[in-house]
Amino acid sequence: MSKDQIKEVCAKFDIKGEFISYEVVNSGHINTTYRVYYMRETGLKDYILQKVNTYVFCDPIGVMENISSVTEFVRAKIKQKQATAKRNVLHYAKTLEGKYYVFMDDGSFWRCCRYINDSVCFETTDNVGVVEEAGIAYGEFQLYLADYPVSELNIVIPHFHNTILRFEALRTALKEDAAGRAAEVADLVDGYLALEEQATLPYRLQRQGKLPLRVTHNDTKPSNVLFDSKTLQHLSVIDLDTVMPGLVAFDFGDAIRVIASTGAEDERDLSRVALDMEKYEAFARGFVTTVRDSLTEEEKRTLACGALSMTAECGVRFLTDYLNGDKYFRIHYPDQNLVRAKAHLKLAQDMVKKADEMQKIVEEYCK
Ligand code: GN1
Ligand code: MG
Repeated sequence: MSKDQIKEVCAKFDIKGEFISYEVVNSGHINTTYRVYYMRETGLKDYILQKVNTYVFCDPIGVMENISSVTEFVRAKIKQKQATAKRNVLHYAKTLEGKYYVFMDDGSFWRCCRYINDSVCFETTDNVGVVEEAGIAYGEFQLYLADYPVSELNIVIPHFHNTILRFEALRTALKEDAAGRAAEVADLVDGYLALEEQATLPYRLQRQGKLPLRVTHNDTKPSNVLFDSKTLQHLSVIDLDTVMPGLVAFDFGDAIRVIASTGAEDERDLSRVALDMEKYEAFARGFVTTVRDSLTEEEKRTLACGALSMTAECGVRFLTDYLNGDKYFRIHYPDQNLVRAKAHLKLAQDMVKKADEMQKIVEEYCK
């Protein structure tokens, strides 16, 4: 996108000041993100402008309905306990027509939110204090939304964490072999299929009515939490696109998948990929101690398994996308989805080995 195009999109939003500049924010595998700068009398003010991927989010208006109503709900909750929620929940800008989004003539869909001052986010961190803070942030998000009417949320991606269907999609992709890559990944597929029963457990329990559906974030990676750049305390949870009815085990588990892995999401050297128990424990301490009083006994029992479930599921999704010819996740080099899938299998297998220890840690913090 050129500066003029970005400027044209920005002009649709009701933002005070003069557009100065923008930069590309290179994170996330789905949407395209820019940081844009405005000058006003009080000084420079920045916003996050995003082009929503409408291949993935086919109902982007539904996404924005969820986000605006969830952020309003959280804002009201926070304001009950402190004077301002400015740095603790996202604030989307309205367009001149009073909407939270704009469709441009080319059909692209855009939204814009205030950048939270003096905040940072981390793709990964070795600071266990930050890991624990991330746990608290996602735990609080869950608590703030505990009495949100879950059935009113739009299901923006049906079956998003339906682990059973994710495995089915892998089988289909293998059979169809759209990109001619099936032979190359046979062992990897077998590795995943060996985990299928354990990985689908939380989802199956929910289907049997044994686990409640809550308002969950569903994409709880560390980079979706903002921290204060001076104190490193958590400020706000971001990237609310996939807020939908879900299981608490999904939010716990998906966070562990990224925050407690010793390797990057696409680590090629598998000897570097394992579950870091110190980070696992730090996240569990933050998350579990924040939410435990609101959880059922069955939910508490499934948290640790949620980590295996989300790691296997995400790996299965990467592998499926590789088989389909990289249609879904943005890639930065040709076999990135394959590398991601291999790393996730290694991590999931390590979680199977450490399952008892993981379970004990959760139990300890549930007391
Ligand atoms: C995608 O775009 P991003 O990074 O926020 C994906 C998540 C995956 C994640 C893997 C809508 O999230 O489900 O866990 O990549 N989001 C969607 O890093 O599919
Ligand atoms: Mg996301």
